[in-house]
Amino acid sequence: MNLDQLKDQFNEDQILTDSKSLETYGKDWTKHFTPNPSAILFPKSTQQVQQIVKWALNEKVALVPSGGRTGLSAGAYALNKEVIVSFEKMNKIVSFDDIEKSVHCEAGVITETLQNFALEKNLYYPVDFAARGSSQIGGNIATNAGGIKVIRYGLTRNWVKAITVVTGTGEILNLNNSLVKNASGYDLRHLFIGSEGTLGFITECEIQLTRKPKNLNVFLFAVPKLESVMEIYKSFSTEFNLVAFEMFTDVALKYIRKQGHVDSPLEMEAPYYVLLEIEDDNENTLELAMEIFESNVNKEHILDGTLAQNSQQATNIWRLREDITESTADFSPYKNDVSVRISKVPEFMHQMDEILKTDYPEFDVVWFGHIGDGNLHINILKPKNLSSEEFIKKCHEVDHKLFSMIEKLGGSVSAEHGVGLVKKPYLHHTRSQSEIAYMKAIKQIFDPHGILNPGKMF
Ligand code: 2HG
Ligand code: ZN
Repeated sequence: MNLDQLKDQFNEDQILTDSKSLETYGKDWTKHFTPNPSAILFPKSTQQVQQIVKWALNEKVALVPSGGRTGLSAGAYALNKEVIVSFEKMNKIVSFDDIEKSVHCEAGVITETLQNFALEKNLYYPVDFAARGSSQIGGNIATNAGGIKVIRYGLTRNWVKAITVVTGTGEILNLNNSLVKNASGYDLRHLFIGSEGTLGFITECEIQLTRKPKNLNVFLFAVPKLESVMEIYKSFSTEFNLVAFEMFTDVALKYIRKQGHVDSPLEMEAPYYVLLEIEDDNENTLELAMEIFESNVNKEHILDGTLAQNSQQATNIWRLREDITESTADFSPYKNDVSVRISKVPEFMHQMDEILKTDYPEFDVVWFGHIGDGNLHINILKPKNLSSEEFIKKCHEVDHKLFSMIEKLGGSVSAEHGVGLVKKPYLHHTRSQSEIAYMKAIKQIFDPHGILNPGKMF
């Protein structure tokens, strides 16, 4: 591989090959893999990304895209001497359209920067998750990121008006020109959204913003049993467009407490907790919410509950849910991120509870998730006395059971974290053989030489 050819067009600070950088940029938040890239390139424009792809074609080198590296499916790992393309230096908000209320961004804009930009314009970018301070919009689009407000605002896909991509042949495609109505054939934009860098690298995008929600009410409930979680969901979602409906268990709370940043404001302990967020958009909102709360208390679906009285209390309640990933990170968690259609959630939670109890009796299992989206996160924590190999082996054994159950329920082996390397062996539980064959054929069209994020997804 000859990097010299790039040295004419790229400054010194746009090419790194030192071992510390290779270690940092060669991976994402996923554990259990060893990064092994050969260089990191930092393009500053779409044209430079194009130059890199053309160079890679010439050199027969594979490329791995790198955003905020907060992914949890190893989609941004370089294992085999690939060259990393980092979007860190493409971090400008290029323009704002105040008629359409949309923003033109380079791919490396941090999600939280975009959220704050929207707030400055008295608007809102509603895709939100705990990694907001590091993740980049390009990576969010490449993985169709979800998060905590999907129940109300949908996934990243819903907010992408246009994208610019560089394909595996080094072609630049401008997809959809920010049109609302465009019935002129296949919408290729949506093919690239969620394609995990396997079809092309997203370099720029136009993102739709929306109205800022009025005051958000954040409730926390202590819940005695799984059935009650769904009963609470049913009762509140009948009356409100919920902004969030999240669940976590007492085990998750145990790790949050160990971390020591926040504690539950509730007096009672319970096996399950529900975090509910609703917008205070009319004068009866709170009264109605309290009525539904009381009725759930009377039916013993809620043992204890609280409503945040100010933004600090709301933040603290949210931290009980959002800090789970961070508070368990030191225990080498083995992660699953599965989904079923919402009506199947009760059956799904029960079957999962059974599997977890019978197959992981000796492990601490932290499960939580976006119940309102049918999405559960399962984190198995590695006991200190078990080797990594034994631990992973055991987790893989249970995976087969879990994924067979998911397949029977018509669910997905990855709700929102993506396939990457981690879910690749299990894709067939969610996608039929012919679907996978069509996906491979599409990859062949946009990346005929297989240089874009090879080995990911399938
Ligand atoms: C969340 O919902 C993220 O907090 C991370 O998707 C989930 O760590 C996880 O398993
Ligand atoms: Zn999540």
